[in-house]
Amino acid sequence: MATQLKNLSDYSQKNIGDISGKRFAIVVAEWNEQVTGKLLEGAYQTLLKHGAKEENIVVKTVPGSYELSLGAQWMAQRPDIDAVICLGCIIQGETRHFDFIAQAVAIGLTEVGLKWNKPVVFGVLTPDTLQQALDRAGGKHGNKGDEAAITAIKMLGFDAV
Ligand code: DLZ
Repeated sequence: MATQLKNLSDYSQKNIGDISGKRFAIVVAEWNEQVTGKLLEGAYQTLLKHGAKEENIVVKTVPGSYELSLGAQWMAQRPDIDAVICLGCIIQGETRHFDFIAQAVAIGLTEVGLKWNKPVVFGVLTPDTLQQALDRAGGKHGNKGDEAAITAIKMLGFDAV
């Protein structure tokens, strides 16, 4: 679904449970920091709003989105971390770099989540322009960071029984 039809900060209450005892890692890419800083702010505040404790949220940075997979793995392997939220912004450029990075991080994060059997969230924007990114980082389409945090909370509330 195109983001134009959905505000990234809107969500249903389904599977939102008590996260007061849950521990989160947020791994955020430094590339396009003016965007990823806003994603981080959105994710962090959303966790707090739903009852997470500040001391239970660890924030780590990696140089670019390509490094999110390894950063996620280092956090996911920690037994004290319940969910990993990965934030990045890959903006389409003149070369094919965009495609390689976007595909690598999407596959990498999926593999980390499946390997460590815990939520690893793909909070990565892949816009054509900086303005499209800003629109989704606290702008007119909401905040992808909010959505990523809500996704982690909902996956922790998933009842597999
Ligand atoms: C090299 C690069 C480029 C061109 N663009 C982005 C981008 O838009 N967003 C992003 O998060 N990272 C970018 N990078 C950096 C790569 O993710 C990675 O850090 C480097 O290729 C080093 O492995």
